[in-house]
Amino acid sequence: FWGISLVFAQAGYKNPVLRGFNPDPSVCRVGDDFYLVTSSFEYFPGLPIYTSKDLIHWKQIGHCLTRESQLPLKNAYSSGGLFAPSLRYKDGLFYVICTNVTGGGNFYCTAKSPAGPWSEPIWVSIESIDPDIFWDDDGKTYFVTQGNEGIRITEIDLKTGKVLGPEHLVWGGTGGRFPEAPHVYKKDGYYYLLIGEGGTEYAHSATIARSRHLLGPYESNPANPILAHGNRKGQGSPIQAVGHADFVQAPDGTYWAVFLGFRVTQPYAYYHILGRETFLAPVAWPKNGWPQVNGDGIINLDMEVPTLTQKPWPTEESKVEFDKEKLGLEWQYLRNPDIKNYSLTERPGSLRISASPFTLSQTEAVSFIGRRQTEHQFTASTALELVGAKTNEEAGMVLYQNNTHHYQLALSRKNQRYVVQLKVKVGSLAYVAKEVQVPNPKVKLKIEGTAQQYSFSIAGTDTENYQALGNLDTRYISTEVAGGFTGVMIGLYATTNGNKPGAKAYFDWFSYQTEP
Ligand code: 6LW
Repeated sequence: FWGISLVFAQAGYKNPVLRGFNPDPSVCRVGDDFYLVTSSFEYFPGLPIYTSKDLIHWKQIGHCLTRESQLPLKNAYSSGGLFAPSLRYKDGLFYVICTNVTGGGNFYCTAKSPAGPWSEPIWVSIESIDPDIFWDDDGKTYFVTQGNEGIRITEIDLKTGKVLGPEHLVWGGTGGRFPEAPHVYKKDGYYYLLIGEGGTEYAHSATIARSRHLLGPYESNPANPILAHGNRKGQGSPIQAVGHADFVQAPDGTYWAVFLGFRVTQPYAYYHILGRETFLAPVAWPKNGWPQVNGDGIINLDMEVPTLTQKPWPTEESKVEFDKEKLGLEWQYLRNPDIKNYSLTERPGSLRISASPFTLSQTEAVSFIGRRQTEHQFTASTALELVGAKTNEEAGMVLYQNNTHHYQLALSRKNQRYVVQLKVKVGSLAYVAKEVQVPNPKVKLKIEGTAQQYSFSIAGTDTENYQALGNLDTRYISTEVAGGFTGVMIGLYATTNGNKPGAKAYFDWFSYQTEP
């Protein structure tokens, strides 16, 4: 009996393991602790770092790039900034290797603790995306990276990032477009080169090759791809676009893959709004044999497999009272924030956001904080007071996919009156879907989501009696419509819409509840 219950306790988990916009995961282990990083594009701080004991339950412990000197994002277009990172550990130091596509190219940073602080970037003058570092047994350091023709490996100096030799084109993949996301592992005397192919959309995949020599020639696994849903078995799955994987070995010797994929709003209906998320699957990797991801490379939301001993973290509060010294790690700014536009102390227990002239449609340091939408089903609400606003100035809550695709629930001044507007921006289509007058500049805003629809409502700050303003389709701010690499963020913002600064928004609390 005891044995049976132990097996049950350790069997199964739910995918994705990091929900909402968390693409391009890379993982490493030190002792009993796993660490994971995902990409973050135009958001600041950059590259969230998570930890776990079981690969299933992850807790964010910091960000790699917390200073503007490390992460210049000025005028980074939506989905510019930081592309796919790698996370590695060597001789007492953690390494994050990444690309700022709109601010300096390839670099790596080091830290003694993965929670930070991280060093200033060491820049590497190789033009590409998706870099990794591989340390060979000969003591040399190699930069492993994407290239249009295939994966390239180049010796570098670890201290300075200086390129020490020629670039070697080692493998073009199996013929899918965009061979990228390379990671090298040494096992049983082979160098295994794991890559992503097919582009980070519905044809995405992970493929693998191996060689007795780091610089090749590489032999492709006859069973490639080892992970893909762009096939008959995957066509009706609620999970699509799996690929871009990284392997890690647990203390018990088992191998695991973390990788990206996305949950579509409905099987066979090809829209996704939550961005690319981080998934987990077991890897069988026999001695001298090829690795198999969950058997045939097909992944489920409910994974009925043996796991490591599960160690969940305490659940987070769903209501943020803004009564702490700092914002929680879930909050992100857009580009390099003007930090004086934000205060948690000016009105204790409230977040003050000073309106900037920039609007959400610009690729600027908009006055905004946002957190990921992590489930299709959610309720987000906040209490807002707008102070010192002139006509046309506003603050509110936004579902932000990018600067050209978002839905705003805005409290706005109109001459002597205040109104709440439900505003739609879908590329060149922009309109006010609904406008209602409110008696004063204090209002509660609420957004409820399902896979298909967002519903918007408002209430006075002293009542729970919400008035519905309307529904909008989720698909128009999906990645399929909006483009790019991110997912929907639920944001709080303030803007003077081009006027001089002066208006301030006070958010008393923010609540976010989900149903999986
Ligand atoms: C990333 C590339 C990709 O650098 O999308 O999944 C790019 N594939 O590997 C941005 O996430």
